[in-house]
Amino acid sequence: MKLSKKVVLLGHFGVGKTSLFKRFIDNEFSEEYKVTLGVQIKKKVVILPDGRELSMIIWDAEGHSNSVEDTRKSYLLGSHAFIYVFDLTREDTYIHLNKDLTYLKENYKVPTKVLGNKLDLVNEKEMIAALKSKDIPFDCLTSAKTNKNVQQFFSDLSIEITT
Ligand SMILES: Nc1nc2c(ncn2[C@@H]2O[C@H](COP(=O)(O)OP(=O)(O)OP(=O)(O)O)[C@@H](O)[C@H]2O)c(=O)[nH]1
Ligand SMILES: [Mg+2]
Repeated sequence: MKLSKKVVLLGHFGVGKTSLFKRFIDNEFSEEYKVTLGVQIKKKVVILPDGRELSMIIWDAEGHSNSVEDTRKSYLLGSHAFIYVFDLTREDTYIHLNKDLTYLKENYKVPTKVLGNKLDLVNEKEMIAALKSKDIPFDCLTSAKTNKNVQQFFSDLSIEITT
């Protein structure tokens, strides 16, 4: 039986959703910012540790400017996991994170993984301390630019959604 899972990248404008998508799927990165309008969808086949093949169908959604509630419902429906991306250099992209996470949890019964992106632009230790002091939860800190933690994150996620 073919294993297939839908995963949606969510978050504010410009946090790096498309960059993470491109880094994971094609191992490419561009400094140029091209706003996503609507959604782009691509498939990546991942080999799980037990040898099974997983087709990850990744939806790279357009960013929101205020609340994740503004994201089109049709993007979120039928998803097996959400990846909520925020920008470590822009507090406005994570200040309402807990509210957004509560909204997703109450309306969709799937896990949400939280990624703080653009790790290459901040001091990791100081950033972790700052996020903790502001009560901002996160699962992973990444850099789409340097590829730090990106492959590992998707690999862990693929295991989590198939076990
Ligand atoms: N330094 C650095 N820049 C990054 C990183 N990830 C993305 N960027 C830059 O941030 C800008 C926005 O990246 P996108 O991937 O287009 O952001 P997005 O979340 O898809 O934006 P929307 O589609 O508008 O919602 C681009 O100029 C990227 O080059 C990163 O890890 N480090
Ligand atoms: Mg985008």
